[in-house]
Amino acid sequence: MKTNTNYAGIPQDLAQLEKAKIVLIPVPYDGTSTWGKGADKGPNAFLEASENMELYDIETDTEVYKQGIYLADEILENRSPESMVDTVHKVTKEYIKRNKFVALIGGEHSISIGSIRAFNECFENLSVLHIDAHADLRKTYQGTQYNHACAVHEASQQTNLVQVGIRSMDAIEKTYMDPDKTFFAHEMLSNEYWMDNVIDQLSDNVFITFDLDALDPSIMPSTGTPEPGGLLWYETLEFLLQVFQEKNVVGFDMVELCPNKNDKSPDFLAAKLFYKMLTYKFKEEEADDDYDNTYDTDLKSVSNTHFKFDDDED
Ligand SMILES: [Mn+2]
Repeated sequence: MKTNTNYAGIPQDLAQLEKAKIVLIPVPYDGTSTWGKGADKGPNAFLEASENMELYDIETDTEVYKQGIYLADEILENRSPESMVDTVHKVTKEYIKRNKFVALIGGEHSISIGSIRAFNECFENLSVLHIDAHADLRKTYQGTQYNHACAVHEASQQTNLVQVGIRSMDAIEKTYMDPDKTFFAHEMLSNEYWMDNVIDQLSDNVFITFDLDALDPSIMPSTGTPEPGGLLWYETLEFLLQVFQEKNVVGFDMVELCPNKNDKSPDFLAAKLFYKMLTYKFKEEEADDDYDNTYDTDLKSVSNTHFKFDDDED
């Protein structure tokens, strides 16, 4: 497992927690996957590909790594799905409270239960933009509510959940689905306004949970449960750019990279996509500007009905 390596080989002074505006948390968890195993190897493959990536972004003429990116210790808690989720929640919240832009790399999608919970407690009226082939809305699966098939059930109850790219689900999941906020892949194909339609459904504060199997298997075969008919590279970037430009994206996670040792190009896709998302977030920001992650320090005290989760760390 990786220790003490800077993200993408960036200079030491840009990789210090104190100075960094961005914190990257690896969560190599693969405890509940049902078909293809190997998402636990995702973060290392991602970090390895990131080290071999050029850090100047042509499209925006920026170098987002100069904002400072701190690579946090990996979260290795795996005694149970619930304890993993609790740890992700706690660690994510700690870095949000330190005024960092927090991004996580999984690991399977169940890690997002913890990250979404943390962001939802720290930002008012949070929307969760869920980009995925699968609805992931089951209340429980194989005996636990912390299965990857349940990744956004809690978000469907506690946040403004908007789902994009969906093309595989169980009929029971319709119970939890909001048709106005669900963008099925086959409908996106014939709706030239789908990007605008998605954005219309989002509140200002947005957390993005990006399951890599949302992408078409022709460009992203390295996932545990690939589905035909997914998003392609440039339309994905166009959509993400628009979201970052029009909304206050407060953090994101990227999950389900399940590396194949004979084909590393999907690892590079994940590395580049992640870096693009950071680039879009910070493209207007000067490296030496002060950063405010807009974390709402008063939120807990002014609202006592909005939150249903325990604040277990204070
Ligand atoms: Mn999925």
